[in-house]
Amino acid sequence: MSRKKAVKGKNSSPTAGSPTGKPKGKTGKSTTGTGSVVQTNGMVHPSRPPLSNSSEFYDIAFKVMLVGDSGVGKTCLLVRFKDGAFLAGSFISTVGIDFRNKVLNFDGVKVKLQIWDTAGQERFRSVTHAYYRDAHALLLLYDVTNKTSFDNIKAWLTEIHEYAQQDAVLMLLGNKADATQERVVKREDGERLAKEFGVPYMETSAKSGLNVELAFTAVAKELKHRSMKEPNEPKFKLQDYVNKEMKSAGCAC
Ligand SMILES: Nc1nc2c(ncn2[C@@H]2O[C@H](COP(=O)(O)OP(=O)(O)OP(=O)(O)O)[C@@H](O)[C@H]2O)c(=O)[nH]1
Ligand SMILES: [Mg+2]
Repeated sequence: MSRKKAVKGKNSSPTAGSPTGKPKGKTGKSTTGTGSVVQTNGMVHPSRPPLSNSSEFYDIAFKVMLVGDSGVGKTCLLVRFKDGAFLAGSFISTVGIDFRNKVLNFDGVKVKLQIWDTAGQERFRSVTHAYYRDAHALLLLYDVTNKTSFDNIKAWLTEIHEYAQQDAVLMLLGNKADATQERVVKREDGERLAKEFGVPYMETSAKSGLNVELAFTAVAKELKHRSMKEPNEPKFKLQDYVNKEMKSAGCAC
């Protein structure tokens, strides 16, 4: 299935957001792969780079958004995925919104993910709302050591349903699974909530790296499948894929 979306904003290119509208092997001139926010008069105005704005070769491109309460580990999850490192030490809360690019290769098809790391703090909510419509996928995080972040998931889902595209891929992640001593949200509770809302789910750890690659890979595969699927090809089942991959990795999580 081809997903065509108009990406709004003055920096958008005509092909941005349209995976199939992108010439194969195109390479752009600009960015380092790290986005930034511009602050004027105390207001945060994030730059909105087009999907095609990249120095890397790719075939199709998608926007993925990380959302969830402040402190759940969105930035750490992205840094772990992009750089394979964990941001230990003092917690630096994201201001406004930021992005990083990563290109994955599935059977010779280069899939570029432009991953938007949003600020979980309430005061930036109106800024992040503007980005939901462009997102092809959303990773919604809570922190297994923070009950409030789990309780807020329903409110986040309401927000997603209000602002995001109806067919956007959505996955719920219970992060900080490494913190066994501090855990207050059981895995079964996460599973139950995900089931209630019909959303794929798994636990992750930006610290240990548990399932981080898998979370992004699963979403990228789903998006690629939708965009390149042959008419008779069966649907990609994200939760089944994730379960299978976790099983084959011998994951007891
Ligand atoms: N134990 C553990 N700590 C983590 C993990 N992920 C993040 N943290 C810690 O949690 C704190 C918050 O992480 P961030 O990634 O900055 O949180 P965030 O969701 O981006 O927060 P905002 O930018 O305010 O929305 C930091 O002190 C991290 O070191 C994890 O998987 N395990
Ligand atoms: Mg952050």
